[in-house]
Amino acid sequence: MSTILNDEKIPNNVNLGGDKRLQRALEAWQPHFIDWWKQMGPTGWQERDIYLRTATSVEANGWAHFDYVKMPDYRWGIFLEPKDPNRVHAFGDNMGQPVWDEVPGEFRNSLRRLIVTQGDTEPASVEQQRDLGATAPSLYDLRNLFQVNVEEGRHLWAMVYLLHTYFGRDGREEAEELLARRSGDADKPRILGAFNEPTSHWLSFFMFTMFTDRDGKYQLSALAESGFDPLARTCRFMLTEEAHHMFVGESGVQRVVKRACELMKADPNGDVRAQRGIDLPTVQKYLHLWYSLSLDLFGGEVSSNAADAFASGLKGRYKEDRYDEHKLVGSHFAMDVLEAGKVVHKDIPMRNALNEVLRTEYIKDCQRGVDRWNKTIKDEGVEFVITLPSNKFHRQIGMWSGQYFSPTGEQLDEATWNASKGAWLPNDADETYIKSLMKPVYERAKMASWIAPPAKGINGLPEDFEYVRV
Ligand code: BYC
Repeated sequence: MSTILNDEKIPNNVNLGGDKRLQRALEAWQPHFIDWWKQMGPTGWQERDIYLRTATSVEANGWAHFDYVKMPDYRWGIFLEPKDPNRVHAFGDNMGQPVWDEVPGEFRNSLRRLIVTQGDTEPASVEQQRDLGATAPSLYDLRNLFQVNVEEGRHLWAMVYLLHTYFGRDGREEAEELLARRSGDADKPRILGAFNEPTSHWLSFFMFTMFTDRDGKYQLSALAESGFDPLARTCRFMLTEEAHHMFVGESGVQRVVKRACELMKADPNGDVRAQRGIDLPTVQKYLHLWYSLSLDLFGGEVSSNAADAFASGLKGRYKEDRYDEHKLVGSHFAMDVLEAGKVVHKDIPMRNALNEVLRTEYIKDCQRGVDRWNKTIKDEGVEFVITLPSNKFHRQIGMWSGQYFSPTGEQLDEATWNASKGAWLPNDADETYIKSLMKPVYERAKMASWIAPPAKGINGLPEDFEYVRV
């Protein structure tokens, strides 16, 4: 049965109603998307009314329309930031020349690879989070989970729009493959490492939205600089939604931390676990895990792929306009590298160091969030400092993979690593304990024992609002 897709069903600013070729392509893909959503999207909540935000236009008052909606009826729209007809390449070898409205033949494969890699993360995260609705700590959190999920679905639509519109038959095939890979599947895994890791409880979900979604912010910002204008414009609009996802993560961990402090003070022995809370050392371990997995998402420290993507104008830096120099020929980046098994600080040609440049910006942003968590701890009168581990700790991609480093960046032998890793990363007992806390709380305004209430409700609504009609 074919579905008719029009401007009413798919809010958009890409003239879908007037573009028969795009309509036909999306009409063929959309039923597969819905099948995938029903099979791999949130388990058990598809027929419930959820208080969700839907983007209906790119205007300030149009991208945040709130109402109850059943998730399969969500209007996954296609939005690009309005075109600037005077936009030119802002970096790389083509600097100053008009940006491309069509895919340049010589960069077709690299561009498709970037779009597919970006697109693949979106359904992957929905798959990773699909069972969390069974154990939500409150209706507020349950609704936030589904908001994140439907928006990742929309981000998938955004990449599929680009594949269908600009890449012909192979684009259509890639769009199908995006629905065929499965997070964590040994035969058909998702493309990037972190997107195959289980997000099996809410502490991991909050760490994921804090750290992994923040990689999304930096990658999308780098793609928002692209000389392929439709990609740049698409990513700019996606970034408006990404902010909420990181808010869910940062405020989620902040509420866990606050509750840990409260319970610590309430227990005669300061034992948080005795009162069914998540103790701060355990929070630190999950941070170690998700932060290091997310650092891997920036790719190798020294990368010719990154150099080529910059030179050709496909992928820039975070906020390219803040830099003075945009060609990067002859400049260098001072960074740690591994030489003959030892760490040395060295100048690397800038274009080859661009993954590390982006990762460095990301690390600064993560630190700002961790500082806010530490302020909460201090305000509670508790002595504990949460820290980001070294960028070499527990890495599986790039030059530090296969090496052993402590969270403070000390190089270790394998035996020392094996003896210590259970103290640095979540072990089986931690995972079992955290899972034992995960019991659903579906009563209005009630919270699970291990998390403090949010500072305020969604869209100015009170805490006892029925965010999900259970
Ligand atoms: N896992 O030169 P290299 C988001 C591969 S998150 C597995 O070191 P390059 C979101 C790499 O593909 C943002 N493989 O790195 C968040 C290459 O393979 P091939 C997602 C990896 O290419 C939460 C080889 O290693 N967006 O939006 O410069 C929820 C050597 O590559 C990994 C993007 O990533 C890894 N971690 O950079 C929902 C933007 N890292 O080609 C959504 C698009 C590297 O030799 N992607 N490899 O087979 C890119 O810009 C680049 O592909 C990467 C890698 C930054 C990922």
